[in-house]
Amino acid sequence: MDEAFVEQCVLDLYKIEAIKFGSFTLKSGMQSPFYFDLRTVVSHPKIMETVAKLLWAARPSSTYDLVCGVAYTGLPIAAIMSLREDIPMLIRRKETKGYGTKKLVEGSYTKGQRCLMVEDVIVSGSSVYETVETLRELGLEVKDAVVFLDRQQGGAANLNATGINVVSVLGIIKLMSILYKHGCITSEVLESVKEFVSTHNETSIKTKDKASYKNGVLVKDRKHCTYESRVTTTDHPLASTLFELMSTKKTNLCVAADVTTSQELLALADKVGAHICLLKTHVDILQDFSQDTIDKLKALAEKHNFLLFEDRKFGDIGNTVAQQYGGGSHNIVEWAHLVTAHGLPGDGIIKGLMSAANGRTRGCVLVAQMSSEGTLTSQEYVQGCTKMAEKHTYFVVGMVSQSNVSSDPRFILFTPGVQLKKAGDTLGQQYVTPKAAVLERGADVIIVGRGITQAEDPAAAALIYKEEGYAAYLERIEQKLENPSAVGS
Ligand code: 5BU
Repeated sequence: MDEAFVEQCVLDLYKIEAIKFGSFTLKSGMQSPFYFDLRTVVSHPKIMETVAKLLWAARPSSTYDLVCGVAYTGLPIAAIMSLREDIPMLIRRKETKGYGTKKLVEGSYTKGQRCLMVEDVIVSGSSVYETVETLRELGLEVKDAVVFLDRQQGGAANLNATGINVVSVLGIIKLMSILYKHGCITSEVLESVKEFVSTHNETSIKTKDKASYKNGVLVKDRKHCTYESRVTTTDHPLASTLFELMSTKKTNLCVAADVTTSQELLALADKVGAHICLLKTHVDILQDFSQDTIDKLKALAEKHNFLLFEDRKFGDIGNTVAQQYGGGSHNIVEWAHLVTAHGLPGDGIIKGLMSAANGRTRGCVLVAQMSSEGTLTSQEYVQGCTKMAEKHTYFVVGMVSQSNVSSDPRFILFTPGVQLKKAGDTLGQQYVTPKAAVLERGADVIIVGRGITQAEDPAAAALIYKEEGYAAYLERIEQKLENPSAVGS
C-alpha cells in the first residue's frame, strides 16, 4: 500500500471532519477524546472511493466470493468494492423487518462461499462479530475483515479469538502521527490520544449465547456458570440468597400463584413450597388480601425456604412508584423480596423503588421482554433495560426475558410463558417448554402458572416442572464452550 496515498487520504478525511477532537460518548458508553466518523464520506464520493480502494488493497487474501459491509458505513464502502471488483455483496440488516420475508441478510449466496467483511472503525469488534455471527449461521465462511481504522482498544484481538483475521489500513496512533506531522493537531492532542488508548484497551465482545471475549481472552458466559458459582459473583444479597437456595434445593422453578382467595394462595404455597425457589404473586387479584394472609405467606416462605416475588410491574415515575411500593393497601415493600418493574420510565423508577425500600434488603426485576403475542419491546428497549440493570446492580437482580438478553453472570433471567402441554391461551399468552426456556431462551428461572395451578395435583405438577427445569439447567452448564475459532461456524 502506498504510504503517500494513505497520508493523503487521512488529510482529506481530516478536512471533511471525519476525525474530531473533544469529548465523545461511544456506543458502549465509553468517553473518548476523539471520534472518527466515516459516515461523512458519503458526501465525498472521491474520498469514499479512495477508502474503498485502500480497504480492498489491505485484504489478507485474494479469493472471496462475496463482500459484506457492517451497517451502516461499511455498506456504501462495500458497494463501491463490489462495483469496482465485480464481486457480489450482501447486506446484513441491523434488525429484521417486522413484515414480508423477515430476512436478516439480503442478497444471493450459497453455503460455503467465502465472504470478506468490511468495516470503517473497530473499537471492541462487537459490530463486526454480530454480522459475522449471522453470516456464519447461514453457512458462509467468514475469516477475514478489513477495517479502515483500528482504534487499538482490543477489538482486533477479540475478533482474532473468534477466528476472524483483522487487517486495518491504519491504527489510531499512526493516524494521529500523520495529523501531527502535517500540523493538524498539537503535541498535547497527540499525547492525550496516546494516553487514552493506553488506558482504554480493555474491551470485550459478547457472542450471541456462547461466550464473551475480553481482550481476546475467553470469559465465562452466564449460561455456563453454575448457580453456586454465581452466589459470589453478584453484587446483590438477595440474588446471592436466591442462587444459594436454587443450588441447594435443586430448583429453578417459580410458581405464578394467580389465584383469587387467600385460602387458595396459602394452600398452593404449602403444596408446591418444597419444589420452588420463588413464589410469584399478583396480590391485586386476591379478593380478600389482608395482613394475616401476608403473615401466613411469610411463614410458609420460611418453612419451605423460598422467596416472595410480587409481579406488580411498576411503571410510573419515581415519586409515584415510591408511594405505590411502600404504601397503599398492599404495602409490597414490607413483605415481597423482589418486585417487577418496567424499564420504560427510565432510571427514576429504580431510584423511587429504592427510596421506598429505605435500606431493606429488596430487589427489582426489570421487565425487558414479555411472553405475550404482539409485545412491543424492541431490541433497543431490551438493550436500554440491560443498561439500566448494569447501572443499578445493587438493586436490580435481573430481567424478565424471553431470550438471552444478558450474558452477565450477575443477572438472573426470569422467563414466564412456560407450560408442558399448551402452546398458548386465548388472550395472547405464548408458551414454551421448561427445556426450551432454559436451553434456547437462556432462562435462569422458569415461571409457571396455570401449568401447575390448574393441574389436578399441583404438587406433583410442580415436581415435574422442577425436574425438567433443573435438568435443562444441568445440561446447559455441562455444554462445553466451543473452540473459539469455531464459534458460530
Ligand atoms: P401462566 O398461567 O403460566 O400463563 O402465568 C404466567 C404468569 O407470568 C402470570 O402471572 C403473568 O402475569 C406473568 N407474566 C407472563 O406471563 N408474561 C410476561 O411476559 C410477564 C409476566 Br413480564
